[in-house]
Amino acid sequence: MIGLTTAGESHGKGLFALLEGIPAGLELDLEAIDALLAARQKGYGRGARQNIESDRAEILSGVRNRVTTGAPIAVAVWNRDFENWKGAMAPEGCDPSARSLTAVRPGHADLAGLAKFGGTDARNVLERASARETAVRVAAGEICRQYLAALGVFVAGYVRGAGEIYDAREYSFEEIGAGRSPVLGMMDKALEGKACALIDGARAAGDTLGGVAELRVKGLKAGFGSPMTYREKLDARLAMALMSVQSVKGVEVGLGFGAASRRGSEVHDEITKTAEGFARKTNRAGGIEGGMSNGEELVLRAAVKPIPTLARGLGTVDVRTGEPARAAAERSDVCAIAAAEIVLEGALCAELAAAVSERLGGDCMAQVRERYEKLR
Ligand code: EPS
Repeated sequence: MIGLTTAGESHGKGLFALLEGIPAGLELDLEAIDALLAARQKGYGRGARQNIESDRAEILSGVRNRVTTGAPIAVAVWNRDFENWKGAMAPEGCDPSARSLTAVRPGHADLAGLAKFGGTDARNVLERASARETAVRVAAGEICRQYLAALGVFVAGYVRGAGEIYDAREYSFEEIGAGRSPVLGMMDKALEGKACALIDGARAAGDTLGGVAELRVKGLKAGFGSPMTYREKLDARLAMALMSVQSVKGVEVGLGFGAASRRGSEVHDEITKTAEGFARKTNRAGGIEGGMSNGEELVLRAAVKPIPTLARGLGTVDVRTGEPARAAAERSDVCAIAAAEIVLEGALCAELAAAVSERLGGDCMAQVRERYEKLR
């Protein structure tokens, strides 16, 4: 069964993923992993840290000559910035007080983390809570995407908007694959221009912006996930995966919150008989009914809050002195929605691959493919 764990700190030596359960015989496109890592670093609204890093995935185990062996796959993404931080971060010995953070940032993990782990320096918890961790999730998620693609299951996504700019148009899976802009990940160039102008304004004001990403899955057959136990429900699992991405505050499947204010006749997808089997006239359910895939495209959206590190610093308290303070303003992105969308795809791929592997099992890809093809 496929399962993913990550480790690593934002300014530590690097980020690490342990990906278990990928069957033997999956030929990996390693260049695609690095291309995605590069794409995650770009996107309008990113901060100065991205000028330091140049992320690449180093596969340490589980792959020989670009083909998976069935063994656990270990992936490393090294932090270049560690050179500048080793005096405060080195596991072998350092001065932790050199980079303490006590003016805790509203919206970040700082204060809740101190309540949980103790002390007055939020450095340890923020280093792990940081969205830097997402680099290695993108790398491992891309391996999972390649596992899914080998079965004919494809994942795509785009940015619906940033701040109050929102693209309400619906796009087909094929349009998304071809039309996602590298600037902010949006589909509509005019709206993207407006969103970028909004980001410029937020930067000038020392403020930050969030956004909405939409994710789609095409080619997934019916019956993945299960209503038999609540933990197995596919929508519940995918929502957990998306909510686990830093700064995500809301997830929708299909109509999502929009379903609550409509009548049943405007929400449920009527069923028809076709030569191949059954079809639905619409896909308001977002491809999941009863916690199972129903054979339609999966449609999910995630709402990403504005980054909690503001250049102008929100009002807070210095936990060491107890005095009012301006929140610490480490270097920060102004808007990371373009990166978040890529990360969300990776998180989705990892969880979906896990759900698929739990149903199909299989030691080698030939066996997994055969089992998938046999499904209705
Ligand atoms: C982050 C703070 C910033 C971001 C970081 C996430 O890091 P730094 O303090 O080093 O400038 O750049 O994101 C990344 C490094 C990344 O690669 O996405 C945070 O506190 O969450």
